[in-house]
Formats: sequence, C-alpha cells, structure tokens
Amino acid sequence: MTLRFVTAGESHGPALVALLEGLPAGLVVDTDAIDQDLARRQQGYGRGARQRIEQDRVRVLGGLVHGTTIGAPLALLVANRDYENWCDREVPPWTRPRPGHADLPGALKYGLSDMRLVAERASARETAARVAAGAVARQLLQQVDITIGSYVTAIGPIAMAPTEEPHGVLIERARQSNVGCPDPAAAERMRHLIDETRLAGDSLGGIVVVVAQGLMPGLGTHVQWDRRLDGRLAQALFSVQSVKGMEIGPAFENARALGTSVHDALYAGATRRTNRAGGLEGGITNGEPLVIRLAHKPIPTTVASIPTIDLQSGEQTGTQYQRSDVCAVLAASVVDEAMTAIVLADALLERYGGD
Ligand code: EPS
Repeated sequence: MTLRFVTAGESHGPALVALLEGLPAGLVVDTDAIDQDLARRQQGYGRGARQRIEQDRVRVLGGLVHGTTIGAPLALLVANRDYENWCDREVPPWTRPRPGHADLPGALKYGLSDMRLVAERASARETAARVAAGAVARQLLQQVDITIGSYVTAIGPIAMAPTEEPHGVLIERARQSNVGCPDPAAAERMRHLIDETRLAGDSLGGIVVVVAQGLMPGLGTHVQWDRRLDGRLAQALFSVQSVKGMEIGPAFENARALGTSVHDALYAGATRRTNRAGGLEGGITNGEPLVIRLAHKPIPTTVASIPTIDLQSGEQTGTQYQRSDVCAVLAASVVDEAMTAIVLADALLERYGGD
C-alpha cells in the first residue's frame, strides 16, 4: 500500500484524528475544500440532534508547510464540540445491546460490560476523520483530472426513476438535493417517508451510487489477488459503517443475463459503447467511469424499541431510548466517495510513483 491511513478518536471524546501517509511532496492542500466535504457529510434530511452541535472543521497538525505537503504524514484533527457536554456527565453503563450495532459482539470480544465503550469507537462519527483524509486524496486525484461524485438512488423502498442521463448531470443535481437524489419527485417522496419514519421512531437505509470519472486505464492489476482494484475497493467500502452490499456496474443484473449481452463490445480505438463492467476488467481500470453501487442498512439506533437482552440481569427487554439519526444515507455517500478517493489515489501513486 502506497497511500495508507488510520483514524483514532471516539464519538464523544475530544476529537477524531486521521494520519494519512504516502502523499508526495509538493501537493498544495486546500483546507477549505476539506471543510466543504466535512460540511457535506454533516448535511441531509433526517439527521439527528447531534449535527446541530457539531460544526466540523479540519485542523492540520503535521505534514503541511505553507499549505504544501513535504512527503511527510499528514495529521488531521476534527474536534468534537459535543465533548464538553459529556466531560462531567455521569452516564450509567449500557447493558442492553442494540441489535445491528457492534454493541454485543464488541462487548463479548473485549470483555466489556459497559457497551458504551464499544459504541464510542464503532460510531459513524469516526467517518468525519475518513472524509478529511479522503478530501486530500481527492485533491491529489484532481491533479490528473480524476473526479469522484455520488448520488442517492433509493431511501428505504422509494427509488428514483430509471434514467439514461449522464453521471455528471446526476451528480450535479444530487448536490442540490437535501436527500442527495437527482430525481426531484422521488426526493419529495423520500422526505415524506423520512418524516413518517421519524414520527414512528424508526430508521431508514438506502442505496448510493459512487462514480469516478477521468480514470486512465491501468490502475490496479490482475497479477495478484490483493492488488486487484475491485477487491481493494470492496475492502475499503465494506468497512464503512452501515454498508452491507456492493456491486461494480450492474453486477447483480449481469448475473442473470447471458455473456454476450453483458460484456461491453469493443470497437475501433479500443472504445466501448456500454459500461456494464463498471470501469474495471481483471481488477484493472479500463478507462471507463468506475461505477459502484452500495447498500446502506438502516441505522441500528432507533427510538422505537427492538427486543434485546439485558446483559447484567439476563432478562428479556427492549433497547433503551437514545438520540439518533433517522436517515444518514446522504452523509454516508460522502464517506463512500472519500473511501473511493483513498483507494484510487493509492492506485495512482502505485502506478506513477510520487517522488
Ligand atoms: C452514531 C450516533 C449518533 C450520530 C453519530 C453516529 O451520535 P450521538 O450518539 O452523539 O447522538 O449522530 O454520528 C455523528 C455524530 C456524525 O457526526 O456522523 C452512531 O452510534 O453510530
């Protein structure tokens, strides 16, 4: 791995931190652009009370001199404004695991009786650090005109109408939508569903499409399993909290069709008229846009109770009330873009070097 990153920090601790290593020297980093991505990650119809507290901004603690990288690791910090509200608060231990959250498996694994200690780190608040790192990777990709965008095609059972419009148009229109959906009629129905779901104390998932454009052929390789770009993207994207499904191109539809109707025929100049492969063949970019579709499960913290057990008493009970988002699919789409940017920037540096 040429470009790698790790994060640290808890949801209600002082800050989230990302360490991004492997950037070449001489990249001018625009911290306003990082803040714009952080702000995009905070938005969205259906988010909860926490987002009214936070105003995510990046602080660069290392790796930049006069705004330019020096080949050193970049240390990025995003403060948690909610931290001070929790410093002196007496919080009873959480003993009732939320089904679908890391609570129970995390508590069993680490031998913890207070599941808050699991939830603090499992929380999707951590994705603020990922988005900060991803925003830098995006700036590296922009140097060679690779761009990454996304749009939301479904929230719960409401899906946008099928369209042949170009990805760029859909991404641009999605940016104007507070549910991230480029189809205004579907977006209206999505907002209505989010309102109803909030009243019912429930939560919603959805589907995100991430598109990378301007990719040259030859990123990734077929020669070894762990260097195939499709596998590397899957690892990165499946690590995003709530991602439970992924396809490259219309993969599940392709699985039901015949090979001659699936594979993108080639024409003079190695051109294609279709992109059912989704931009990758043999784990290598083929010069077509990379198209990834991601299924995000509904958030496991719901106001309405779900049957669970109390680990202390052993009794059958229900999950306890906690503040939560109703729907965070638009926010998740920004995280999906960030993880895609990091994998592609890594593959770019691997192919062309950075020194
Ligand atoms: C989250 C629970 C909520 C979300 C949080 C993720 O936080 P809190 O418990 O403070 O209300 O708001 O997401 C963020 C704070 C964020 O910035 O995305 C969880 O349990 O995953």
